[in-house]
Amino acid sequence: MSRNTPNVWQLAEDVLTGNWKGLHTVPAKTLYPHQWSWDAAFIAVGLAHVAPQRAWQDLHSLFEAQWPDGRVPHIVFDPSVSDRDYFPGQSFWKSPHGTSGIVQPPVHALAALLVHRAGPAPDQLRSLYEPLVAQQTYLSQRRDAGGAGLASIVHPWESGLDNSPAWDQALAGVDADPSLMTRIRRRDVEVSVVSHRPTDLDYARYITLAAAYRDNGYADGGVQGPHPFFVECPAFNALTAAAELALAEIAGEIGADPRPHRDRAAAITDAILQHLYDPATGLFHARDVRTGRLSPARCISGLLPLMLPGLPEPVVDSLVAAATSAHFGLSDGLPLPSYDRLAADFDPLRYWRGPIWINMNWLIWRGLLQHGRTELAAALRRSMLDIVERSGCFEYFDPGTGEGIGTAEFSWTAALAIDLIASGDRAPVPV
Ligand code: 2M8
Repeated sequence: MSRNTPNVWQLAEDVLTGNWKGLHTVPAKTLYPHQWSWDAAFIAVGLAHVAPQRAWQDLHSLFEAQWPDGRVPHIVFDPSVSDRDYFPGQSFWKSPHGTSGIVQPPVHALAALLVHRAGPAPDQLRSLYEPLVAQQTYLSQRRDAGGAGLASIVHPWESGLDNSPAWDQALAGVDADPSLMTRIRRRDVEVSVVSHRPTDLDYARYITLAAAYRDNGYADGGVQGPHPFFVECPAFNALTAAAELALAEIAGEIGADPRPHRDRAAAITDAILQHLYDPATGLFHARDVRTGRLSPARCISGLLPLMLPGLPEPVVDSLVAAATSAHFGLSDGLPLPSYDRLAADFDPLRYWRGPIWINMNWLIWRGLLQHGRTELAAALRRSMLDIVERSGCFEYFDPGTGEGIGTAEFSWTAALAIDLIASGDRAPVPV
C-alpha cells in the first residue's frame, strides 16, 4: 500500500461527502447534477466502508425510480436542478417517472452484495432482491433483440462508455445534424472539458437516437422495428451475468433459491463466448445486431468478461495476454486505457476513446483476482491508487502521464479508491 494511502482515503471520503445531496450522491456537482444509475452502484461500493446507511440510501433512491416494466433508468432527475444545467434533462425525456428512459449496466446486485459483505444488513438485501430481479427480467425479456440470450443496448449511453469506438460502425448509419449541438450547447460543460467530450456529430447522433426511442414510447421492439441501433456489448452482458451470480449469493443470504440465478449466469456466459469472442484478437467485441458483425475495435469493454468465473481457461489466458500486450499495457505502471493504445485513432484525451477510467479498471482488477492472477491484480491496484494519489479523484486520467482530466472530485473514482484501500490484495469471494 502506498505511503500516502491515508490521504487518499480522506480525500476520497471528502469527495463523496461533498457530492451527497441528502438522499443520493451525484457523480460530480456541476457536470452531472442528478443521480446516475451505474454511478450509484460504484458509489455504494465505496460508501459501504465509510457510511453504509448512505450506501443503502443511494441504492434505494435509484430503485424507487424503477419503471413498472423493471427498467432502472440511467438518470433520476433532481427536480430542484434547472433543465439548463444538464442536457438532455427531464423536459427532453418526457418520461412519466421523472427519469430518463434508457438504462445503464446492471452493477447494482454486485454493489448490494458488497455493501452487505462490508456490514451485514439482511433486511436491506431482502428489500432490494425483487427490484434487482425485475431489473434482470427486463433485460432478458425485453432487450434480447438478437435472440441469442444477450441484452442489446439501444443507445451508446446505455453502455456507460458513451463514445467508445465500439459503436462507431453501428452509429455511422444514424443520420444526424451536427449543428443541433450549437443550438443546445450545454451551459454546464466547463470550457477546458469540451475538447475531451464526444464530438458534436456524436452528440447529434445521441440526441437523434434518444429522441427516436422516446418518440416510440420507450417500447422495445426488435430489429424489424424503426429503432436504428441495437448492439450487444461484452461489458454490459458480462455485468448482467455477474449480476446473476451476485443475486445467487443474495438469494442464499435471504433464503431464496440461488439456482435459477446460477443457471442464467451460465447461459449468458455461454452466449457471450459464442457470439462476442474473436479468437483472432483474443478479446470480446461489440456485435451490431442489425448486421451481425463484430466491431473490429479493441476496447476495454472486451476485457470485462474476465469477471466471469465460468470462462474457459484458454479464454482467460487470451484476455490476460491482451491486457498485458502493447494494446493495453497492463503491468507498465499505469492502469489500462479505455481503448487500444496501438490504434490509429487512439485519443489520450477524448473521454472513452483512450483515457483511463477507474471503474473499468476496478472491474478488471476483480476479474484478475477471480482467476488467480494475484500479482497482476496487485500491480493494477497499486497503479490505480498511485494515479489517484498523484492527481486526485478525477473523472478520467491521461493514459500517457496519469494526469487527471475531465471533472475533478468525481464520485466513482473516490468510492472505488476507498474500496481498493479497504480490500487490500484480498481475492474477492464468489463474483
Ligand atoms: C457519462 O455519461 C453522461 C450521459 O449518460 C454524459 O456524458 O453526460 C458517462 O461517463 C457515464 O458512464 C456516466 O455514468 C455519466 C455520469 O458520470 O457520465
